[in-house]
Amino acid sequence: MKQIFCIATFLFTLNTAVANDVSIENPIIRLMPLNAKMTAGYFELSNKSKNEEVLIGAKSNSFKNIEIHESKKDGDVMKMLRRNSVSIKSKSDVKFMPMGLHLMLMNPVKNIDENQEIVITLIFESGKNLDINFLVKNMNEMKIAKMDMENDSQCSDMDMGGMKMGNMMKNMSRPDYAFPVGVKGGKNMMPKKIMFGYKYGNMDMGCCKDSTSTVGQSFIKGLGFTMAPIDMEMDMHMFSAMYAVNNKFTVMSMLPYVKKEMQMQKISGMNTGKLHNTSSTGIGDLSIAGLYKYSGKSTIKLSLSLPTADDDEKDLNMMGALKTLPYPMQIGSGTYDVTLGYSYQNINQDWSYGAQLNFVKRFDYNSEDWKYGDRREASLWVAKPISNFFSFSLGLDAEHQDNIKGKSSQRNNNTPTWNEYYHSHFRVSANIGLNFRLPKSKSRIGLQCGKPIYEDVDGPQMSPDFKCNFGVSTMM
Ligand SMILES: [Cu+2]
Repeated sequence: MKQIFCIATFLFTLNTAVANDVSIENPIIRLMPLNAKMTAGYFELSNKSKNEEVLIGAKSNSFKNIEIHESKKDGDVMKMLRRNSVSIKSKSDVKFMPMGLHLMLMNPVKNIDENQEIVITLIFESGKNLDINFLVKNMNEMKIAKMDMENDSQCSDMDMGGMKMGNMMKNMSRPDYAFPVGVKGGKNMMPKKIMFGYKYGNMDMGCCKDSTSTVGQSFIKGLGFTMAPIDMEMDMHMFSAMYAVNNKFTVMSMLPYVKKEMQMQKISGMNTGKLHNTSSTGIGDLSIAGLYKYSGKSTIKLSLSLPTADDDEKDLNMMGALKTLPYPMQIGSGTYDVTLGYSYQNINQDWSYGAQLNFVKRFDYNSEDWKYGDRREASLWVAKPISNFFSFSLGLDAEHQDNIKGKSSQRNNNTPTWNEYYHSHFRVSANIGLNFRLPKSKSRIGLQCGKPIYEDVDGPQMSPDFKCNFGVSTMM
């Protein structure tokens, strides 16, 4: 009997600390995503004594810094104010809870796991120090006092620019927080974070389209060409690095490695029917970009593409002579190109949607006296998490590309790919994608594939059969 009593007492003291006249109940720490720099501690404090008690601070070996905060509503925005002390009148209780008083636990010494116990010492003006065992809880799963995460706003200001951090942290751990991998945007990150990414893109194109219809070799021959493209495949390996300078501004750089292969066929004259393959490979144009967080949901991007790649790729022609390859086979634009981008994402409780716009403007002409046309792109998507780690997306892309401006001195009239007026197109593609967030890490994997569903082109020009993107990224 005595033993049972002892166990009962022991269990009781796990959640309740009684020190003379002050008792603490339900001490919990909110579980935060891995590597989060802040979290909050909650408890109920009762002062049973005849004197007022004043809490003046807290300390712990597990956090570099602890402050007493109070969240207050200022209009529509929740603000956190630092409190130097909290007084608890005689025979009264004070609750430290979400959207109210809390211990702001900053810079954890190491990662915190669910159900871990962490000792925090509460310091009182009277000289009393209470060592309290706090339990780390995933508060999303707790239904106490209707702690609605949607409205919760622990840490709403500080360096977060008015963002609802509790909510944001939850969103950041969602698999659909990352854009579908084929979307070219990019978003701001937590300050001082670095992200490395690798993306592989593959596009397979067939021949050919004109206006909204498919055209064959007889059409191309009828225009006087002697060669027709049959198939083109593009592989792109894109390496990227991002660094968040502060909570508003992120810098980014991207360098692609590109491989293009084209199969052509002789369609008239000597050697009719003969196939010929050409290819070009190399480091593409380096781009550097700045991302500016316009609001919690939208980002503006300005990027500059530098002509680091070769714009005069050559390969052997059918006669065995080394010749400059047509426009679509070049690796770089040879021009300084500026892209203005805008992205928007809204994350709801169990789904999300987003949009991304890009305007590509090309300045000047390259050393070969031509430039690719300007380009406008739009992407729309909806995404739904199917677990904590996987999300599924459906999207539409639209691209509007202008014709080539200027003329290469190396051009010929044998093939439509060398004709400057057969490059403009408007194309809408449908995409399907999967995002995966690796458990217990800051890494993500994405896969997205798409296919054109509407095309209106100045042709004959090649058109994609499908395109796929695969990407991995990791944050540190
Ligand atoms: Cu706080």
